[in-house]
Amino acid sequence: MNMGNSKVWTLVLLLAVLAGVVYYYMAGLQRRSGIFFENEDQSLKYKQPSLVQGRSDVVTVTPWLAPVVWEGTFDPSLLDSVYRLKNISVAVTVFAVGKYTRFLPDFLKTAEQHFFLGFRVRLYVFTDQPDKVPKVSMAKGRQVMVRLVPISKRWQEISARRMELIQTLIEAELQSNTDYIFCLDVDSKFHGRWGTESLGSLVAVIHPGYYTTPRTGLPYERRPQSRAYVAHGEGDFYYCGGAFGGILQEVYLLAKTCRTNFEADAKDGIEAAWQEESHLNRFMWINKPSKVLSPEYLWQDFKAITPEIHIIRFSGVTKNYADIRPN
Ligand code: UD2
Repeated sequence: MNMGNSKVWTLVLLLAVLAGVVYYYMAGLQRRSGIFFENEDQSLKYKQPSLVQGRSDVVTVTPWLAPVVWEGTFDPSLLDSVYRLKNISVAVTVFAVGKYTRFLPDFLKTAEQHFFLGFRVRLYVFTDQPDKVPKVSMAKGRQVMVRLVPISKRWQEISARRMELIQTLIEAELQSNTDYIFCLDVDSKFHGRWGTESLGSLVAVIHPGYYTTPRTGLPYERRPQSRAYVAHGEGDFYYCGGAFGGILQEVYLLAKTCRTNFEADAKDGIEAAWQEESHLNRFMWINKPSKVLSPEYLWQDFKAITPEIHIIRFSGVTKNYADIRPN
């Protein structure tokens, strides 16, 4: 080999090393920015979407074009891969005051089995008895946070005061570390997946007891003196007080509005038929939810399953009100 040839080979070698360094640097940049030029993520391999096949036994979009989420209308792995890139963080509020602490073990244990698996989750437990919050083993990135609240003599107040405490929690603690929040009843258990398909700006759950009831039969607050008033001939669906959520900004507005209206009603000596649930229904009628969750997302254990329910994801346990409420 003469000197001329060895210079050429050295140059080729250097260029090859340089090309390798540039390739790895670019690949790292793509990964960090979340931009993928190739389908490196195998979870993006999913069934082809169809425009002519799908659930036809239920309505899957509202008249204001919000999706209604039912089993069979979404691809969980596709949705998870979209939100995994965003590294989202979800907060949950749950209240266990007085005898309702007895529901915490099952609620927390089943949340860890079914709620946003693989995502960052903080469960805020509001209670008057922090020592009754069970220690539940949680996966990495998931934790239980306990907040002390006073007990009240009336269950109606405990239930309704949740709006004030959700408002304060968002103001004081969540703004810098949370993307989405869900507010749930504690006397419930998860039985199936509740995940990224439920995310939206403002999310409401249709009450399992009233999803086939004509408007006139929906238990809205019907007295015009109340700020929760919904007139006959008005309203969309009847939504649960036991599960709602969305982005912080929207849930903040919901909680603040319901709290303010509930307190103004109280000054006028009126309490809406179903406390904060009535105010929530009024709010959702005026500020339409951007995503609606079917009754799969809050069933009731005592209810017989109907043909359109293919899975129960979250369900209220059957309880003896006289035994557990303070009044
Ligand atoms: C419905 C709603 C509930 C609320 C209530 C208003 C559903 C499934 N439930 O349920 O969200 O709107 O009507 O009347 O939509 N709590 C305590 N300690 C108490 C009483 C209540 O911690 O002594 C908390 C607890 O988190 C409970 C929640 O308040 O899950 C709602 O109270 P409830 O379950 O007794 O209300 P209920 O069954 O009438």
